[in-house]
Amino acid sequence: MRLCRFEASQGEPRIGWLVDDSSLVDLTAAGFQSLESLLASDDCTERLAQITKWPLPKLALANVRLLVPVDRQEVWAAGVTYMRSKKARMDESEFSATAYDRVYDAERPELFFKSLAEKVVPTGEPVGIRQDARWSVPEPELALVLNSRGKIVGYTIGNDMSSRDIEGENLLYLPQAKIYSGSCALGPWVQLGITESAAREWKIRLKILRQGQAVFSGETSVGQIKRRFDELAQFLFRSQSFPHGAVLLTGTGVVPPDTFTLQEGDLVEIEVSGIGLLRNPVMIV
Ligand code: DO4
Ligand code: MG
Repeated sequence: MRLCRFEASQGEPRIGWLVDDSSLVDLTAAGFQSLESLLASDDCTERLAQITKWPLPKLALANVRLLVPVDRQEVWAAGVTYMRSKKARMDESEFSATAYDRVYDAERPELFFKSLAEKVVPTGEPVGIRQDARWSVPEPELALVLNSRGKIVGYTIGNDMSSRDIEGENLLYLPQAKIYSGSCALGPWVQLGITESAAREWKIRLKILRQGQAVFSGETSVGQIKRRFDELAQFLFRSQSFPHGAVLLTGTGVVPPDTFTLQEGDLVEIEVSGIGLLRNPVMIV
C-alpha cells in the first residue's frame, strides 16, 4: 500500500492512496488532513483497507503534483551503516578515519539531524550542491518512516546530498556538509505494510545523468546494512520524543568514484526496487 501527499491545481496539500501505477484515491475527501495522523495508528493498514471501500474521488497521477511525503516530521540520518560508506569515508579523510572505523563497530550508531520537513525537496524539484563545495555527491538511502511511538510504519526513498570535501576537511564540519538548501530529497511516496526482512531484499540503484547520458550508475542491496532497523529507530527515540513522528535515512552503500562530482544540470535518479523512483535535477545553491 502506497501513500503520498499531493497537490491538484494549486490547492492545499492532500493525502493520496495509490491504487495502481497511474491513479490515486483522494483520502483527504475521507477526512484525512495529514500523513502524520494516518500513520499515527499502529493498525493504519487495516484502517485504510476499510476506508478504501468507500466511494472516494479518483485522480490520474499524471494530473497531480507529488509533494514530499512528510508533513511536520523531522528528518534524521544514520551514517556509516554500510562497509562501502566506512571505506569511502576513511579514504576521504586521514584526519577522521579512526572515527568512522570506530563508529561502524560501536554499539551506538552515528545519527545526525538532516532536515526540517518544510525544507525537504520532493521528487521532480532541484536538489542542491553548495557553491563553496568542490566535491558533491548524492547519497541514495532507504528511509524509515516512524510514527510518534517510534514504530516503523513505512518506507520511502531519501537522498542525503553531501559535500565530501567539507566533511573530509574536518568532521566538525559535518553539519555544513550535510545541511544546506536542497540537501535532502524524499519521495515519491511511503510504502506501507512491509516487514524488515522483506525490505532487506530490496535493491537501491543510483543513476546520474549529464545531458541525457549516464555518467555514473551503481547499486547495492538493503540487506548490506549492518544494523537492524529497530536498533536505529530505538537509538533515535532514546531520550528524545518526536510528537509528529520522524523519518530516518539508513545510510548509503553506493559511492561514486573519488574523481566524480555533481554539476548543475545533472539529473539524480534513485530507485528502490520495492518503492519506486526519486528523481531530482541538481542546482548550485
Ligand atoms: O559520517 C558521515 C556521514 C555518513 C553518511 O551519511 C552515510 O554513511 O550515509
Ligand atoms: Mg548518508
